[in-house]
Amino acid sequence: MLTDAQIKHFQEKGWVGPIDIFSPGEITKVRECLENNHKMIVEANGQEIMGFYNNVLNIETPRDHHLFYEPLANMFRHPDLISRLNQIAGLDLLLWYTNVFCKMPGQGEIKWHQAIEFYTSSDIDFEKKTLVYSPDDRDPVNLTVWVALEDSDRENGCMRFANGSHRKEFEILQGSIPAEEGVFAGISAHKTVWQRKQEYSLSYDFDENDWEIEEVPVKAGQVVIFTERVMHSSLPNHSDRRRMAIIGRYIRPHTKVYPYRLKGDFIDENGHNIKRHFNILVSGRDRYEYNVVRDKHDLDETEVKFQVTSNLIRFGRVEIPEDKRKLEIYGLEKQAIEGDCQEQEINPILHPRKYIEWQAWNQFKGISREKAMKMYCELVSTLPRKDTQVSTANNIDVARKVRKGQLTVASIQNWLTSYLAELLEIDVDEIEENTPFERYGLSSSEAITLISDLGDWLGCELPPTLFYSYSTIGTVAEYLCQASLAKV
Ligand SMILES: O=C(O)CCC(=O)C(=O)O
Repeated sequence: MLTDAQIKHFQEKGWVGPIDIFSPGEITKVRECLENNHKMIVEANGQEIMGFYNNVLNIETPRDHHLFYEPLANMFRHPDLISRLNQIAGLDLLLWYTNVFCKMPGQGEIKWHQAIEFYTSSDIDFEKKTLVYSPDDRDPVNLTVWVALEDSDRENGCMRFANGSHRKEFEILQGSIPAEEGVFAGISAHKTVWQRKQEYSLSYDFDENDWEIEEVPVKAGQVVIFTERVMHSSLPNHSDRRRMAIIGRYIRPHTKVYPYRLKGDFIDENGHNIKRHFNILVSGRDRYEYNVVRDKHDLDETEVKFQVTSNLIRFGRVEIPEDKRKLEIYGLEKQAIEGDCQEQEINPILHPRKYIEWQAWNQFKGISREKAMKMYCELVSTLPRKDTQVSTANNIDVARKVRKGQLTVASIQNWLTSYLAELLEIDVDEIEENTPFERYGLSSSEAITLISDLGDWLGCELPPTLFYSYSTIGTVAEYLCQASLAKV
């Protein structure tokens, strides 16, 4: 339980911690879960991030992995944690949100912000709020629990709080700073839709010099609890150590979560289609029934197995053979996710590659999604597993070509641009060097074919996981030139 001194600290400063909650074993379970289900990605801005695929929301995101992974849900339902939250926010509590904040060495600060504003007004637009607090609630709650999965200190980017700032209202200065300098620019995994489109950023009428600022080093297993109104930020990671944390957010059941889902708008500020999002009642009762409340996701056993198997392909953990099985994997994945192919037969002379893919999908027409999932899992289970390390482009000829200027970043970019334009049947002007490949809607097998064709063109073997590590045309081209030169 929280002591009187801790409660007073929370009331006066807007946060309390570090508090010992999780044992080393509990922390290891969560960390291993995240480590086993990620891929390293180099973003267009050069930041290397841990990328996670959310198998319930069906999108790559650091958000809400507790919806799929039990160890994470258990962490945020832990009785020793919930009993403390009850002391602060009452008995009836819903967990509505979690987020992995993994700060890799070299990543930047997270700027000053409050949790309340991100969910009441900085949503996809100011009319569609993520959280709508009850009008009768004079003290709305969106309580954050920040859990250290690794030791966090001033060198690797610990949290900072402006003591007492929860008592003041801060004006939001919309668009007053460039999007690339936004609150979360320091950890690029956390961009919102607006930030990704470079359209929008927000800052606050807040000056840290006016406040008593407290840095809060935290050991793995300890937590910090803070209010939705306290101004907080985190320092850059200047160390060579990763700083992984995960947060959970809790509301009272009379707060509406994503109320606009009822009107058919399902995309939140992080770009998630939240039609499968749900809240977990961690204590007390929900007398209001405004929200979708469940203990567990609604995916059945077959779909869970399909998702777990798809992750093996996504994270590059299986060897995909260069034979008809590769097309079968493609076709079954399409059938499992989208059902029967509704596309007109493609002209094989004009678009041979598209025709092959069309055929690969169309051959499964009439097979139920469930059966396609089972066939997909069966097929993938016969493939050998492989080392996930990204190997470098190792053909010495490539390095020679780079040295001689026959192969440049620009020529690799041009090749990739033309290839993608042809594959997607769009104009080359529509392909952008900084847009992640997945945004073009490439399936995993299209990506793998692209990588092997690129390898053929370069004259070297490339890892099928290349795009998981380097996610845009620009970063792939840079990497290939640098990696091949580094080899000679
Ligand atoms: O973990 C961090 O570095 C920042 C966390 C944060 O800003 C938040 O929980 O709102």
